[in-house]
Amino acid sequence: MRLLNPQKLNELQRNPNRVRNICILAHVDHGKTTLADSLVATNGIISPKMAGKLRYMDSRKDEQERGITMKSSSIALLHNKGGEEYLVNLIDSPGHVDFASEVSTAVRLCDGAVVVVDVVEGVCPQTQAALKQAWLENIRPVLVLNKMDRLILEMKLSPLDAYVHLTQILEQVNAVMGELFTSEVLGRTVPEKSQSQIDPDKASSLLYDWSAGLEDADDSHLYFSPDQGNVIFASAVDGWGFGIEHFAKLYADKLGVNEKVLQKTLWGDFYLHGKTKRVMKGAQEKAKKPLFVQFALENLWAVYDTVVIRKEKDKLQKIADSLNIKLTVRDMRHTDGKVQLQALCGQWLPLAKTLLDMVCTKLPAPCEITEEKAEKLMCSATERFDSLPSDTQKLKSVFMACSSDEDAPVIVFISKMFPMERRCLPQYRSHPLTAAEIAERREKTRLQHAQRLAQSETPFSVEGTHLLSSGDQMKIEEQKEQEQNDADAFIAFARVFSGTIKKGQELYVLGPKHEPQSALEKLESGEVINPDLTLKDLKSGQHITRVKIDQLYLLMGRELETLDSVPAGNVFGIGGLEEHVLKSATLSSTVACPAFTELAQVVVPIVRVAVEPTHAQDMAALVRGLRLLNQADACVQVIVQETGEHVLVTAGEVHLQRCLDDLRERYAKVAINASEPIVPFRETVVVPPTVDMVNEAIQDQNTASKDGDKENAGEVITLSTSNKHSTIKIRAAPLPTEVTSLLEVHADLLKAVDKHIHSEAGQQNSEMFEDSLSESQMVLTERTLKAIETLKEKLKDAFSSAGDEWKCAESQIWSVGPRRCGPNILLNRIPAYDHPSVWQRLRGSDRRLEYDSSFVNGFQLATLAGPLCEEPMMGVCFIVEDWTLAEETQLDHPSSRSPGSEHNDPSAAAKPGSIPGNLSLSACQAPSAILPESLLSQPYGPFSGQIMSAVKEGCRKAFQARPQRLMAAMYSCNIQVNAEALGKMYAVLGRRHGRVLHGDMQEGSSTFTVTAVLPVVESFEFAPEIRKQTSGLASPQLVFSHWEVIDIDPFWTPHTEEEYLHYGEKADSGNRARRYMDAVRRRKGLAVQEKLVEFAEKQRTLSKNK
Ligand SMILES: Nc1nc2c(ncn2[C@@H]2O[C@H](COP(=O)(O)OP(=O)(O)OP(=O)(O)O)[C@@H](O)[C@H]2O)c(=O)[nH]1
Ligand SMILES: [Mg+2]
Repeated sequence: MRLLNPQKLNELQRNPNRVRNICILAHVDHGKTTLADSLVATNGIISPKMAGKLRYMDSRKDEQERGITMKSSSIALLHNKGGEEYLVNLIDSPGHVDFASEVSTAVRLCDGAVVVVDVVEGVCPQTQAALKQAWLENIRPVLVLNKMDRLILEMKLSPLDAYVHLTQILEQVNAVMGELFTSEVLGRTVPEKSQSQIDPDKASSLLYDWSAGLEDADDSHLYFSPDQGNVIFASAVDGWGFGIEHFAKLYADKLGVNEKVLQKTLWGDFYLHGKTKRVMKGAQEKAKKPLFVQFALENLWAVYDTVVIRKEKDKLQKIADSLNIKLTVRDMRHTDGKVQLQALCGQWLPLAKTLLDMVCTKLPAPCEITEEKAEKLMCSATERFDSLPSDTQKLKSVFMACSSDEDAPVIVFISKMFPMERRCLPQYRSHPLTAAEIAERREKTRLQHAQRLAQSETPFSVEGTHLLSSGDQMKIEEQKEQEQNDADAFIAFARVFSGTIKKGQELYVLGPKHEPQSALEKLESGEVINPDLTLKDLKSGQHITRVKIDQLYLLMGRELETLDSVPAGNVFGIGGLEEHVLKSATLSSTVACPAFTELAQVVVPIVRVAVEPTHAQDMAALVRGLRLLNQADACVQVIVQETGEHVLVTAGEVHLQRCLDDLRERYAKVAINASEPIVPFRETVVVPPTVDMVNEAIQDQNTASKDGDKENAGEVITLSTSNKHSTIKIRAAPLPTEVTSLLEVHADLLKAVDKHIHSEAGQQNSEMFEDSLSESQMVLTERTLKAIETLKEKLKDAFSSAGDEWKCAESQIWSVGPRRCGPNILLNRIPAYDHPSVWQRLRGSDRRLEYDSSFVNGFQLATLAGPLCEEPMMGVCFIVEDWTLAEETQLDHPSSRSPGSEHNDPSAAAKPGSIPGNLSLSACQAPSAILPESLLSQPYGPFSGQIMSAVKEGCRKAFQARPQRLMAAMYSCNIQVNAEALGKMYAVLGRRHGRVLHGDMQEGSSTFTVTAVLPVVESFEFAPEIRKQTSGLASPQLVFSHWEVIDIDPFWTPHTEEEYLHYGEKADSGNRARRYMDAVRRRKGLAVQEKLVEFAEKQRTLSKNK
């Protein structure tokens, strides 16, 4: 029977001290869902016998089939801890890296996390990621060391070896926690709050905590240790689990030792002195059994040995009696030892009770939200909390109060929208009809019947059409209703942080980009938010709609229950927000409430496919389906390209498969063709290689030209604008790798710099610069400003260590691109052009400054699509050697141009396709104050546009003048593989151009953990192939890691004799880079140099000879 009834629920929800919002986090397959089963079984939702087999939280069909969780879902559970009742909102999350964004959505709504670690596999990449996410969101974790049974049955360790193994695993987990803590402490060299809230004494005590280290009592929340009561040893599949307090309690009486002493010594290097019966230190040194081995593990091993391995039934009864456990006759008779074991251990060491007790004591209640967390939720890390409007700052206390009073402002965060079949919603579920409903139905049927009769009497009408009787109409209506019931409803996955949300209440829906400052100003100026507006009516700059709350739900795993109101501190669902929320949003009764900070995105969506309906008439359904999919999945991106192609961007292969299945079966319900996965590349230039493809040193003409070109700097390209008024000299060079990676890592910072320093307002009006600079310093946190300084320092170091050529380069950075935050640099080496670097604002009276933004835009366009295959550039530096403007530029003098010049102008002819686009772009950006009207009507278009296309063309040519290379996205891949399968795994990796970085043997087992890198483009079907090759012994996890240069010239043809010998005349076998490049070009409809028919005569001769 279900324990949770509406009345009790209501009572518990109102008392935030008795609520716990927790999620289960772990690496894939470490047993989260199995563990959740045990907890769900305690509430009578599933039978305890089925716990661990059912995987109740995996409600999707494909989740059950593939055995992995793909979404996070919540269930409300009741727990009675020593007479006190608690409401536990438990969220099960996926462990597969492709669904990492689902973990972010879960973690945001929780106060605590249960981190599960498989004791055989140990800490895996996703365990680290989970711990990091918990850390970043300031939620407290507890640890479950799961799959203990594998130590006994699979690895066949002795209790002592198992103990040593467990200590190592625990050390691994604590090492991750320590690392997180250190990086945080180091990152906080200037404690942010020290200026505003915390006095210096307190700040130093923060650091003191750290130096105090492990022994300090305050660190208890940081490290996991069984004696602190935050670690449980468990086997989720067998349904048992214990913390050391269980055995401490048990043996305190038996041994006559104080329970508290036992609690402290049961884990660690302590043993029991045989004669004195006293607990002593130094078990290892004296070769004694640690207490944990003697009292906990040996007992457990004995039970497994008797029940599962030797199957001694008579002894089973004895054990049960000694433990005071009653086994049913059915269990006793069962032939499967595992069933008996589960029955026995389930009562002896009940997993769910132990875990929920720990959750209720060790994890914080919603009302214990810390000041730090509240600030983090309200304000992004790069901005200062005190830069928020004062009304908004006041809300911090509201967060911390977690009050559900009538007058408390309502603040609700929606972390995702998830689909639910409409007919599964409680309001559509069948329920016993009331008398009134029965009467109504009877009346309806009677009417229908009467109409049908009347119809059959009317003579046949020629028109026929108006004969569509009301009976038919009813049928149509019914059909419509049916269709609607089949369609999915979207439920918002939400948590109330303050106030009480009620049915019928009107609230503001604040989009993720909402800013309280501007919204408050708008409201003050008398603007009202039209309650009829929905998401699609919003114009740019508008982020607020209003909604009347219609449906509130209690989330119960696969089911929902309706609620009338939800008080602060609870996780719940909201229906009917499809039109108002895309993926996440904040609901509030006041617009002063800021949009919650963005969820941390841990995976980079990298795999894209183009989709189209199999039958063209289904296009509308596909578009609708894509919209729904986009709403339902936090990680997926749907892009409509200029070509009209619909592109899906997903995190990985498994995620892609799920998205396509969903689209076909759920959202679009039409047949779809998906293209081959599209993998992005980057384009770059390199220093001229010194060896050729067969590793012979390159001599002759190359080296000669290198000597001539003294800096080895690539050709300087000189280009003029179409009207010859401006000339640009530019060359390309590969950036030092360190600089590229600095730019890549700090993309967010560069974006912030761009946003606040080069804001559009600033560019339009040079007088405003000074003011807004100080303003931006107000907005950016100390920490961000400091980070900018550090980045500058680091860039300086990186440049200076890269050689004389890069001297002072950091102060010459004109712009970074593409999108003003990318890994390419535009360097200003123009003599006497005093342009401040990217870190400062434009200032000065140089005429060229007026066209500065066009110049930069040209560079942005060039870096966005390189000449190899129109993919973005990476690690390229464009050095502008000179830029001149002719005097007459400002004169409105069309006659000063020679009429025929367009024909012999190289830049106008070079890329005709791209110019119109540029012009339209520049037309809106051109500083119209400087450009006389008539210039716009000149044959070459606005001057700023000409500069832009000249720069773009110049960059492309300079790029082409260097040795060009493609860069491939690389996955880092972590494979756990058995020793026997190691060779086969290497073969698979080798075939796919992967590289093994290192392989470690796991202690005490024959499993290797191999870390390798693998090009994303070669990764498709990798997981299934490796599983097949190694008979399922290896299971890889692929995560995007970095970009790597493919060291083959895509345009390479054999030159030397050795090369001919090695690669043949055509050399079409070896050139991987060319293959990739041509594939991309073909996909994009660009020209591909390829001969389809070679030696046609020969073919003819062949056939003649036959
Ligand atoms: N031997 C053993 N197997 C277990 C235990 N717990 C779970 N398993 C098995 O491990 C496999 C994965 O379990 P799940 O609960 O689906 O793992 P999960 O962590 O939810 O996986 P994802 O949700 O896909 O990340 C299943 O086959 C379980 O039967 C355990 O304590 N002992
Ligand atoms: Mg799972």
